[in-house]
Amino acid sequence: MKIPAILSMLLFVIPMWLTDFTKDKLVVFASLSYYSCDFDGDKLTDLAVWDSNSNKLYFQLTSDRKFYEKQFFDNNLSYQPVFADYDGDGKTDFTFFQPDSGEWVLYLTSGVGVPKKMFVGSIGDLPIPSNIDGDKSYDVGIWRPNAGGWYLSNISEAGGKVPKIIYEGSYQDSAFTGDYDGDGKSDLIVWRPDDGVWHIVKSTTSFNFNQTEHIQHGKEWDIIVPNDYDGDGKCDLVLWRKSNQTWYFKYAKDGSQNEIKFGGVNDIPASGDIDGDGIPELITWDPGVKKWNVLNFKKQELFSYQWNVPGNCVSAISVLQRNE
Ligand SMILES: [Ca+2]
Ligand SMILES: [Ca+2]
Ligand SMILES: [Ca+2]
Ligand SMILES: [Ca+2]
Repeated sequence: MKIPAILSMLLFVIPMWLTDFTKDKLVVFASLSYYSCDFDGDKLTDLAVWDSNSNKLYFQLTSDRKFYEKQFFDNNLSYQPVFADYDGDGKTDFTFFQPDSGEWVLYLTSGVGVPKKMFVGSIGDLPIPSNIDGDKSYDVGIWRPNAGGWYLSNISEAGGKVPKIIYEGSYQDSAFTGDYDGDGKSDLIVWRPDDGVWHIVKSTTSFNFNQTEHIQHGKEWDIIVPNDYDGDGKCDLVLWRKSNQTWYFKYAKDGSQNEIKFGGVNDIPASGDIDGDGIPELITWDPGVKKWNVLNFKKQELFSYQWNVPGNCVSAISVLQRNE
């Protein structure tokens, strides 16, 4: 009899689906540290964690080695960090997205302390910095999962910024922008967990969907951690697999691959240049024991830093796409 076997399989499968849909625990699926986190502009990554319960940022600057604690919002709404350099002065701007209203709040380092506010996106949208025109600064933008659409900003012929809509991706994808072809302009990239395929709509094809590049790399439940890990100006396709704590690299320059085992099973992966040689280090944050782990894989050096912060803090890298 085959039926009991099928029934037991169903019983086994159903609870997994339920955990997936209840979204009652933190599931990170995209850790976008590619846009860098350098508040003081010395080209060294400043580590930071965000407490979404209190809307507080805890960070350490590399220029003075001091720790800072900064309260951003007094209301009970929850905000997500979308850190990048939006005014082009080389310093990362404290920027936040309110997911229920689509409000962006930008504390530009070139500004006078008064935040710039705007509404781009609405409920269900994912905030993603992009630079599709290749100037010095990132622009605010969103990816709308249920429409598979990007709502971006571009330079018009007159020189001003104009909205641009490009369709790419489907509902379950992890989406981000990164310069994969190395022309200085963001390419639009989605990674599909079902089959592990990255779909890349490139700036060098004028975002022509018919010339999308498709690359299989990774499998379901991996977390994407894209960055330029060899310093050639091209964003490499990289994933971290929680089950074996292994980083899987696929380099943009020639498609070659590499693997590095690093991090703990409860960690959240990230990347950032800690020593200033232009190559990002592998970084993980353990929210349970509140500890950073850093691997400089070029120098084969390992560091860890314990922080005295509230227990529910998560790494405040540019964008952490997640379900809770
Ligand atoms: Ca810094
Ligand atoms: Ca800035
Ligand atoms: Ca590009
Ligand atoms: Ca480095």
